[in-house]
Amino acid sequence: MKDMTNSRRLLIEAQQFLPGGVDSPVRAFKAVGGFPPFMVRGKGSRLFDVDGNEYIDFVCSWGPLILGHSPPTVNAALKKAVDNGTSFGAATELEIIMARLVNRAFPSMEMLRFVSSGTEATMSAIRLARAFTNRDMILKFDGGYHGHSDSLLVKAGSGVATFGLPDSPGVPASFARETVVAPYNNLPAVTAMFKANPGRIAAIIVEPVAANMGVVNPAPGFLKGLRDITESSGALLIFDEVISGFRLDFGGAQALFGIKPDLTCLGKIIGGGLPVGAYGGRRDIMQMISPLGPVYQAGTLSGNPLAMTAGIETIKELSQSGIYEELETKSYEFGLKLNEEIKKSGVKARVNRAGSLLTIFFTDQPVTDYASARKSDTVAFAKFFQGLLSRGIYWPPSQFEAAFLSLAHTDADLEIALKAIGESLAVI
Ligand code: HOZ
Repeated sequence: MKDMTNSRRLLIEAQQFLPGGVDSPVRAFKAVGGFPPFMVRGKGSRLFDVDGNEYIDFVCSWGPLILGHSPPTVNAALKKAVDNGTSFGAATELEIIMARLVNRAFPSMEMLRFVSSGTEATMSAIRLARAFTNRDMILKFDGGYHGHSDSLLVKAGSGVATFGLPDSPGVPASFARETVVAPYNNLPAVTAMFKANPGRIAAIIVEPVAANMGVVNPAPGFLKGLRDITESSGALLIFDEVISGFRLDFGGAQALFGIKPDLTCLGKIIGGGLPVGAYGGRRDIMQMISPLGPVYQAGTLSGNPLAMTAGIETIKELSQSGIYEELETKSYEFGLKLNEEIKKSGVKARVNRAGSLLTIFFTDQPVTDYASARKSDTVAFAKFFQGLLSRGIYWPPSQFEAAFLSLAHTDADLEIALKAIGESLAVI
């Protein structure tokens, strides 16, 4: 066991002011027991806590840190940018530079708008889709998580799945009624919902690779099927690429699978570790956004110069040739070795991987949707998690999240992690 005296003290203090002592539920470790280390520093693949413990980090701030912690180029640019001022609430050239970079990687985003989080991006995209189609209903997938706005907090993944919550109190039933939910990877169910609600569904919103019920890959033809259904019914297809954008490929899942959505939501990596989100897509749709059109959406910190700076530097690094091949090779080999460790241990578990995203589900059945993800043994996961933490591996504290590899993880880091994983599996 690690000495966590200072973290324990800080958690008790934090709990006086912050619900659960945290600002985002999964961080409280409720699903895995124990208490969370309070972090003070990150460098490369490593995190350091207030008790001086060091961890190899597989959370990577839940996705943004594809370059690892404190990448020198991003940090240097940020230090310079700070001296120019931290927020103007006015237009800057940085937003144009950033928009160009995003558009080059995601040509489907002909126009875009920067916001301050992924939640804001999806919430705004939904509003826009409703306005454009003049329809109210939204179709999402069971276990899909698109941030915590009312319309999307229905049968959601991530923390909602972690705590096994039914739909959240505070979401009016009348709002929730406008959201219909289908099982992921189930095209007949989607077709049936469109049949049952003719001319009423404004959009399908989907994580093209699900990463908030743990990682679940789209079945062959699933995304193409969604594209066909939306096209033939006059609904829009919204790809939530907040996690997959700039991670699975420079052009996200849409480049990888060759599907062009009408609208795309981004966040995480495009902020290089600072708060940011973006939504964008077809020009004719985006022209409905105020001040060009009537759909209102605004934000004091939207296009914030520090966030734009971190995003620009991050995307520039990612645009170097060979980067995604390097990340894929590393992740592929790590995935193979994980499977070997699982086999050696005899534990019923399996790895779902999509590029540098992966989840170890504690079940021997394939995980293809939220119902199969839920069959995972969360008690075994909690033991596994605690085994890792005590061995200096910071893994996502929930069965229903993705673990993230970064370009900063070295072969030596991954060997250390595999040893810890083997030992942690052995005690289940
Ligand atoms: N909902 C986030 C992961 N999918 C968690 C964010 C956080 O706790 O920082």
